[in-house]
Amino acid sequence: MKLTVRGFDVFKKYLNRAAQESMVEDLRGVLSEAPLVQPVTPSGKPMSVRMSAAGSLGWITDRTGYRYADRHPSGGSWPDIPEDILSVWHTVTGLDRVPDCCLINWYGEGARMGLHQDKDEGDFSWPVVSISLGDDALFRMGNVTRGGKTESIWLNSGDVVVMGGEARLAYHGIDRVKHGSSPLLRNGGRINLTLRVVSDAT
Ligand code: MD6
Ligand code: FE
Repeated sequence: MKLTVRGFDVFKKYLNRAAQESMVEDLRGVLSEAPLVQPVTPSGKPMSVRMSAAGSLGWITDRTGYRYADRHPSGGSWPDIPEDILSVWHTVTGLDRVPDCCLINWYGEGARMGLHQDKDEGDFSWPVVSISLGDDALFRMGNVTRGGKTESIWLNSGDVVVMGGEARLAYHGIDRVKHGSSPLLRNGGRINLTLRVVSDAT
């Protein structure tokens, strides 16, 4: 089922349980090579999510700023983006272009993500695709400028969101996660994957 909320295309239950499980298995492999880290914003505040990435570039933040980087903070290169994840990107966007980055955000109990824009990429005509796995999360969508009305929906495990067109630069965030609401991840929690084209160069 697809719905559109404020320009965000939301594909409810896009992945069935078996597809979710095999994606989580693939992600365990990725995370064994590129472990989750707790990022620190340039202001010195630790973020509540833990982060890693796959692909040619990962998004990182530390005291010196935030940026796309071709290596994990520990120095290793990022693992390849698993095929089943790439296949979601190609199917929902209809694009041949492969994304440069699959950002992996892990939400434990109490983690959230403040309202933000995704604007560190070179070309905003490419969409951003997000995949939710595990616990339910309250996703808030706003406007291309800060403030104004917002609208929230619950994202459940297996849901896919495409942020393109006018919504590409809209503010959005995760207000809260219902800890333990999904049995997918052994110890609870939520994984969100965002797939992005970072630069137009090939
Ligand atoms: C999340 N998602 O769902 C946070 N960004 O945990 C995002 O920040 C996001 O869902 C760009 C496009 C879609 C998203
Ligand atoms: Fe985002």
